[in-house]
Amino acid sequence: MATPMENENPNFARTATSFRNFVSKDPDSQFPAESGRYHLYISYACPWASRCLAILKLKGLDKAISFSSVQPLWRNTKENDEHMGWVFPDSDTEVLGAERDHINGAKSVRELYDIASSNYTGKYTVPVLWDKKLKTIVNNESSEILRMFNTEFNHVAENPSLDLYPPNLRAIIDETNEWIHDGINNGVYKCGFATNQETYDVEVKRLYEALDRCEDILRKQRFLCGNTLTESDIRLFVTVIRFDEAYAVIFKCDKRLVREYYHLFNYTKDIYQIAGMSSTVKMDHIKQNYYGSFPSINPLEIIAHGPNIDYSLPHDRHRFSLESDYTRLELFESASFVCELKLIEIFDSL
Ligand SMILES: N[C@@H](CCC(=O)N[C@@H](CS)C(=O)NCC(=O)O)C(=O)O
Repeated sequence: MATPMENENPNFARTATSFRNFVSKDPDSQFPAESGRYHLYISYACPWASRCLAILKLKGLDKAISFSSVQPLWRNTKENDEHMGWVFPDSDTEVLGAERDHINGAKSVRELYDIASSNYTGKYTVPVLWDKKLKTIVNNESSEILRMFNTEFNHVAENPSLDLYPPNLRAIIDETNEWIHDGINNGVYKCGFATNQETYDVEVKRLYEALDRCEDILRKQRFLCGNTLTESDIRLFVTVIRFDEAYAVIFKCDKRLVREYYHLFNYTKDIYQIAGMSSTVKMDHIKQNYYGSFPSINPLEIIAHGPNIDYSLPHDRHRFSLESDYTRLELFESASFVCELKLIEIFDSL
């Protein structure tokens, strides 16, 4: 069961994830990658769950793996019990984007864990990858769900050739994931839940060193590990897309906003505009959850108004050469951007 994880900040310790089985393309495995068999439970508010949904969308697995979101506000998960957590709405129309649990009829994510294990004592987290056939949780660790979606379902994926963890980039992806996780993905939480000034100061410093490092990398190349989109980009994206709208205020990450980083901001728009990605971002769920579910840091649950950034506005990232099998349209756009730059150079020299 869940054990405390090593963490330098004792005020914010994550717990290890408990269900760690793997779906495999091997048809004889315990959890074979069959179309229609698995369901991904998410919250649109949660970055860890959203990164799984993002890979599901990018790989074109919508028809093979069903998914649904809980409602954004934490509620009591059981009568006469203090525990607050993810719950499903009572109807499909009550909360836009959230659905009743059509698979198990559960009222809360906690109930799913109870169905899967009678002696579970850990947290009731999303994402949950559910096996409809064996009626159990396969895995609740997003970093592993990402990998399964990337490689194991290719025979039923609409975009099987997309590899977000290609063998030639694995070393750099692993290294990048590590500092992005510590400094940024988890870093914002460590700032937000710091309970004294010293801890907060240390965590903010670490966060901004990592963001500055991203800006330096993205000045020179389109994505974190080169000019190919990888898993590391999706892992960074889910945090930077929430940054200005939620973390800057609720977690006191206001030293510099993402939209004040020229390259990082353009990069965020670039990724948001990849087909399928914008559907994984529901800012109303994000804001309601972060401002409304953590009474220790926002007891009055008032939701900050701004800044309502439009991530669909143009960006400048097409100027980088593309190594990946991106669409012809993108190649064309990138070529026309280079032409524009050449024309500007010519006019400037006249
Ligand atoms: N290790 C997990 C962490 C997931 C996680 O922390 N999810 C949060 C939401 S953002 C959650 O469900 N928390 C519920 C709780 O703490 O009770 C993963 O990456 O999959």
